[in-house]
Amino acid sequence: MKILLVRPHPRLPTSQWLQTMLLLEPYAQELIAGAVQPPHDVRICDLAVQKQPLKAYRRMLMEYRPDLIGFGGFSGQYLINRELAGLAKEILPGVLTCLGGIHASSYPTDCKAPELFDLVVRGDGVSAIKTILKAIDSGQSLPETDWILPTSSPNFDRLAVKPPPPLHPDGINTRPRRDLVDISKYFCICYGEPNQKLKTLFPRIACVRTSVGCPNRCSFCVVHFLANGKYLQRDIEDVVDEIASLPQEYIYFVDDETFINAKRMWRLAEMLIERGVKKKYLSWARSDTICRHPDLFALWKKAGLELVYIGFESLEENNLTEYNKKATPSQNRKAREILRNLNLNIHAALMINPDFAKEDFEIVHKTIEELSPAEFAFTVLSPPPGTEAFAAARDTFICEDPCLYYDCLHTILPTKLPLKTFYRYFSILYGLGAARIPPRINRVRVPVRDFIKLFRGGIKLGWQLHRMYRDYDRKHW
Ligand code: B12
Ligand code: SF4
Repeated sequence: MKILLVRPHPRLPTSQWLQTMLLLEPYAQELIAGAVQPPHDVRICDLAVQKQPLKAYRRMLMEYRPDLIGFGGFSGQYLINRELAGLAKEILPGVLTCLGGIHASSYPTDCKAPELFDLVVRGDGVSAIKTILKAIDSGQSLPETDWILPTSSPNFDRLAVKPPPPLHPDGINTRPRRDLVDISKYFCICYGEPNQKLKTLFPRIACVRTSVGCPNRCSFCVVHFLANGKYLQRDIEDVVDEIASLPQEYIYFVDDETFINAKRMWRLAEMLIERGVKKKYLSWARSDTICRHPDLFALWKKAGLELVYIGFESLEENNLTEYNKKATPSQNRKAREILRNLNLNIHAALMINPDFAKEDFEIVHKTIEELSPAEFAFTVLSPPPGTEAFAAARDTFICEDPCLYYDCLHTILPTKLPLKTFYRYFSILYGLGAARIPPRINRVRVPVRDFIKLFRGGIKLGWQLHRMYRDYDRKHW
């Protein structure tokens, strides 16, 4: 059987922009491909790297003529996945199509489209592909469980509303098939250390997953809904072997939350140092974890940690309580100080509530001052598709299909300020943040072409955000 795994291109201009600054490998597709054994054949079609994605996709369909196509992606990409599946059914009428990934996992009822997708998969695609191929190989009908849902089944609606299935350990113990993609296409943005001269701001990068899930329950996040508070951890010997085998210098940990188990992360850093693995790492970490284990981050600095993504969300107690962040403003401040003292760069994620008035935006201006230098990202509080919070907010959504706008930059809830004003203030935040990124403050020297790319990218994003209100019906402006 010939299997094609498709990563769709981004649909929303904001996600297209993000991709010019940071583009990671199609790790989910590589992992799923890692589970496909001969005589089956597998290929990956990464449309995110294509200048003309639809043309490239058509050509792939005509030349490879797959028997099974797997689509995956974010909620904001669901519409594109529908288009791609429609094209596949038109060109290859007998093809079996399967939709997985974050949107299918969290909101399967939204994905019931039997004319486009034969199967909807919730959760780990590695276990799913193994189960599907086993059924096909033994001549059985397609599996039907609470995580592999045939869309034509009369049981679909009943199974799709069940709570998400438990995490499957297969996905975490599989090695990705990086040989199926052109690894030279994937890069991140990294800022170096004070006074350093960088060869590039956009080095090549690989993804590595060391865990899945998260025991925390932040109100805006879908992870605890999907993982039900569970945290699966991969054998660290295997993580070290994988990292040591990679040609890329930079590694992005695509865990939901990497530093939950401090003892394990301590051992992982020690093992990387003992083995002489010289890489640079980017990872998410919570501020309370950093405050509890400053020595762990000092050790990771030695192991090569370079950029830490922190969901600070806010420096205001009331906001952190509302988001159920379980971290305090003083922990946020302390975590920033610990990382700065270690010369670690910070990506500061701050949450903007649609309820914000002008004064709240002004408070965020002060927060930017306090947390700088950092790479700042501001997201608009939006209930994740498929969750109870999303269902509860249904009557208030200001866009017809909120999932299509789910990039955490488009609000899906009504704003207190008129939309036009809200986005004017929102785009100002990005402008203020851009003036406080680490290379400027740290006096890092970067190649002129990279600086121009960054500068032009910043102007483009600012303009997109400023005009974002136009994506909504005029009555909301
Ligand atoms: C790393 C990461 C990124 C990376 C990209 C990762 C990548 N490889 O391309 C970057 C930083 C670029 C990114 C960007 C964004 N992200 Co992000 N990201 C994450 C994070 C931290 C980990 C995701 C990951 O790679 N996991 C590892 C892979 C292997 O897991 P996976 O993709 O889920 O795949 C497994 C299953 O889903 C399934 N599967 C996947 N595909 C398929 C296909 C088939 C056929 C099958 C059967 C199964 C299957 O099997 C896989 C293996 O087990 C998560 C979670 C978190 N804690 O925040 C958020 C998360 C996925 N991101 C999110 C969002 C909102 C975004 C942005 C929109 C944010 C923004 N404001 O710009 C953008 C969108 C970019 C785009 N292209 O459209 C949301 C998605 C919510 C949603 N419903 O869509 C999450 C869940 C964050 C959250 N807490 O809400 N992100
Ligand atoms: S700590 Fe991160 S992954 Fe865990 S629930 Fe909160 S936002 Fe989600």
